[in-house]
Amino acid sequence: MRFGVVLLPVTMATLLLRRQLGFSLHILRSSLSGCRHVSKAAPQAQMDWDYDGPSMKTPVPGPRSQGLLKQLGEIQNVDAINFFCNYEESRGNYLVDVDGNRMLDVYTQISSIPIGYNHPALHKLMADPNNLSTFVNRPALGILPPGSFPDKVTESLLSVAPSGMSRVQTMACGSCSNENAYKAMFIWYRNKERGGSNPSATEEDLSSCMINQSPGCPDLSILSFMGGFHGRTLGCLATTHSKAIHKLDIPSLDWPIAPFPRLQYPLEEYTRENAAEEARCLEEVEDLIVRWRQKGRPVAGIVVEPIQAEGGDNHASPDFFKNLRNIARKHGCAFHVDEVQTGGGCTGKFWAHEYWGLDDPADIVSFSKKMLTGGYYHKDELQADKGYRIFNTWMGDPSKNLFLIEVLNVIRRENLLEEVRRSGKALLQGLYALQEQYPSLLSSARGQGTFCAVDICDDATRTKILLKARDKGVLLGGCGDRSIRFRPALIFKEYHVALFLNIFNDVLAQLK
Ligand code: PSZ
Repeated sequence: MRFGVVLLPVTMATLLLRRQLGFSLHILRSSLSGCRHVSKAAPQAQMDWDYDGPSMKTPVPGPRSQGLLKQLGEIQNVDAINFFCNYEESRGNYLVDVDGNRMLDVYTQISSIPIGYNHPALHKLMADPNNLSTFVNRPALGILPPGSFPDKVTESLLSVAPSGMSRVQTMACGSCSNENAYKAMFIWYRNKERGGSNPSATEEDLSSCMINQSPGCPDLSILSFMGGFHGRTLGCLATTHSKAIHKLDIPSLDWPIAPFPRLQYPLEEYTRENAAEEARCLEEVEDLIVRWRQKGRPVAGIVVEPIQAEGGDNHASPDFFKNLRNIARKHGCAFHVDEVQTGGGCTGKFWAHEYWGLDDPADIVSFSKKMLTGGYYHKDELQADKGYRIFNTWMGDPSKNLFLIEVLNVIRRENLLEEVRRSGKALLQGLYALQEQYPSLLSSARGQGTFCAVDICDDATRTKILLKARDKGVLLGGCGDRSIRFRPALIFKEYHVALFLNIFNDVLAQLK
């Protein structure tokens, strides 16, 4: 099976642009042979700064990477490092390593590169002298923000605010965003309990909190889901249940953990079975909320990913989330949707929760990764009642907001959400075809937009596939016990899908 690729020649204007930016690019002139599935080329002006395909010179990690591993190993633990990168030479969908290997990146720094490497629009932003001071001077945003900050937040984050939310708190990373979102939910809950919009804490509250005791440090909880991932800081880790290695040896909190639906794929073929599974999980959620209240540790908030990512790309239906949202409302719990991995367009909508079709989808939506800055949107009532209650030194980074404005411009100008839906459809169709061809290796292909995954027969085979794909110049990631996930940038076009599927097919053929 071949998945064909067709590209167009380069225009003069884009050649000029390349020269200005000093790019040395390889131009694709030929197409792969034996077309079974032919993709339409992207408008050339959008993508000709991309490379034409993978190019492998050494095994990975190559000799230079190995030397650097040894050097850094003297300073830090390097067990998780795959190889060292040459970010100067990386372009578009291709990551180049220090040994000159050029790989099609279908994993994008754990799903965090929105519009590819070295996008010309971002270089242009960096080159503008008006932006220099924003890059050079990193402020303590919570106390001394730049004058341009309100405008820049409005132009960037607020322009894509989820339905019903006009407030946003910036933060640094995903964990930091969730950690502070949890605090906002607890503060909101306690103020609700005290009554009134400006309730004051008692002397006893103030003294007991200093020694980690109630009532100042109340026995409240956050309900999370088995298989969920919300970060590795202490509070977030109590709600993370994807892998034991993340949690081992770290003290945690006795908070309720509900089962997340384990659905059968393709979803359309198992609607009855999947609905029963979702109903079972929702019943358990309600039961846990009641039990934890009886235990004297009420659930202040529920946190959930629209698609459980680290936990294995586990999907649930819009109905599941609608019901979950209603359960939260019924029991007075805040509803926190963690879009750190799903947000920013990769599912084919800007936010994955848009697929639920709700006007009031959440009380809090956290983000990071493709949004470049971390943070969370929230309902008005989830705003902490005093300054310094939700606070840290940086509270984000204004330069990331500048980049985000440009990323959003590119997404709009190049219609990237539509492109993601198109590429995602081609990717999922291709995965369906491959799973039919290799039923002993692949199963349960699933996805929304290009946020796709497929199960592999076992973990050892998954590792083999990931390594063989890398040897052939394709970077992929694992998730869950035995899944491979696809997390390309938003500029991953249909012809990249075809290129990828052909290489993936070759890898699978070698294993069959
Ligand atoms: O192994 C790790 O620590 C990984 S691998 C992928 C992630 C973390 N994702 C981060 C993440 C996420 O996917 C969701 C849904 N919520 C929160 C986080 C935490 O974000 P960071 O890593 O920025 O703290």
